[in-house]
Amino acid sequence: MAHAPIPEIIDGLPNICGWEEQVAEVTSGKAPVFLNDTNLRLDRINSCFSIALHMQQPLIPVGGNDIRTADLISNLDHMFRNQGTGDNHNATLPQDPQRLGGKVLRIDRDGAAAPGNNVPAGFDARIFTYGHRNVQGIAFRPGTGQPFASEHGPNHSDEVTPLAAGGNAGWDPQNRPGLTCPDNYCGYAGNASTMPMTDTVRFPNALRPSWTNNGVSQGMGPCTFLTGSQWRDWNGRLAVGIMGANRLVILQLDSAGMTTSAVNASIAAARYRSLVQGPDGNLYIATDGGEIWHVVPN
Ligand SMILES: [Ca+2]
Repeated sequence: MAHAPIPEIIDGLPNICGWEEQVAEVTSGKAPVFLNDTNLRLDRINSCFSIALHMQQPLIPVGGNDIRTADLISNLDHMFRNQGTGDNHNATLPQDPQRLGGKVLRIDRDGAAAPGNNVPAGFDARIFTYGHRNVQGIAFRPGTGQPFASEHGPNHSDEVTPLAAGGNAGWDPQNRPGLTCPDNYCGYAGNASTMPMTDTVRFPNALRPSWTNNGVSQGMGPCTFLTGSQWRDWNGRLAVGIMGANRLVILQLDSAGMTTSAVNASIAAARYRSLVQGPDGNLYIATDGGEIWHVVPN
């Protein structure tokens, strides 16, 4: 299959869009596609930088003198070798006292630690809570100001969790006996008992979840509290978007923040990506479909 080269520069500007039909033609074909031979002297290049897809990835040739055949060190290289994995498998991160992955941070406008984060000695002072897996939303409860986090479970147990300064949310996917853990990452190797989202055996004082999506993982997304008398019974309840299940769940909480009831809102199905109550008291929803919905209670 022959394809005409696409110009690199048009009107003095890089040609970075507007060739969707040609791209679709190439990517829909089954035949291999080869670039033209380069006029660069590859045998004289010792190192190079390549821009692949839309992410900048340095490619460092190793293990050979010919750049065309040398092994490469790069994030893309790792991706190529580990296709099908959607997780970074960094098992030590959530409980690491210094690195910021798997944490909720609380900082001031200069990026410094806000006072009162109350983490244990040896922790980065910017950390507010740690031991998270994948927080997608944070909302503050009206009246108390307590933050609530919503996060993805692995193969089970999405979680909504009331947060407290210095708290451990209890996720620790490090290697453990009884599980077969590829890359020493146990995050997907067990179940709610053997690889819990909140490990109260390892961490007896872990922050307890308010709700676990009935023990299933469906891509829990954003959350926000509904406030105002226009919401009637739902005034003060927490709305949570469940992306994989295309539903919006309304949680009723007790004074400790534990869920006492969960109902699905009567609303069109979508992947709810962001939930914000506007100054008009109504709910604004951004969907993965590229729409903003203005939801008025009735
Ligand atoms: Ca947890």
